[in-house]
Amino acid sequence: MQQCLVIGRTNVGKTAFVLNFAEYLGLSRVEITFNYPDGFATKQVFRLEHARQELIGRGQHKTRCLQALEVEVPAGKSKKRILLTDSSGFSEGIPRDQALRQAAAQTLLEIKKAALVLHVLDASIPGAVGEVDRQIANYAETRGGYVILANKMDLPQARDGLQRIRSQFPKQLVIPISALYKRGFKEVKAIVAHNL
Ligand SMILES: Nc1nc2c(ncn2[C@@H]2O[C@H](COP(=O)(O)OP(=O)(O)O)[C@@H](O)[C@H]2O)c(=O)[nH]1
Ligand SMILES: [Mg+2]
Repeated sequence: MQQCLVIGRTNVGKTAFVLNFAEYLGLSRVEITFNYPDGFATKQVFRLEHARQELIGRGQHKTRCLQALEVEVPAGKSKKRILLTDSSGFSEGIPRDQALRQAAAQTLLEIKKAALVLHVLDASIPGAVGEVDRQIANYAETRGGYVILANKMDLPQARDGLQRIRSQFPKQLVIPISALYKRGFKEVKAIVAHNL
């Protein structure tokens, strides 16, 4: 199954995006497979409301693994089943905690394998584009199927942030979204359907 991998720094809204995008695609329950760097995997079924409560806003210390769920994306008259994968957030520098280092290495390897990479940035903060984001963009864009999602566009400060992001990544496709309010999801759906 082809994979759409969601990456970005901690707290930019990766998990909010994945869960709300799954809901937007029609799911009310999600079966999430937690794939740990050491090869251990476990599955858990959540109602979407419960998944949001449990998994959003838990930062890098909670998400130390890849969290994959299957979704169906309409493509023309048919539907494509794809794996939508949430990752643990990148932080600036090399994490001191070994589990976080392993999770970051696991995410980097997965970037190579994924059919499409969605790189989420928080457009509402002054440092929307960090050094680690530039490095990830350089690494990820060499492989095609790479799109930037400028998130939190519901916040007023995000308009300026979107401009800064676009000026820093003039060659990349940047889609403004609000993961919280499911805005920009139609565009994201079109990109996913097109790339997978
Ligand atoms: N205002 C606003 N807040 C958001 C949005 N998306 C996520 N958040 C908030 O940002 C915080 C981090 O979200 P989360 O999905 O856990 O980020 P992750 O660490 O990248 O997975 C939470 O408090 C979310 O409620 C958005 O589109 N708008
Ligand atoms: Mg998360």
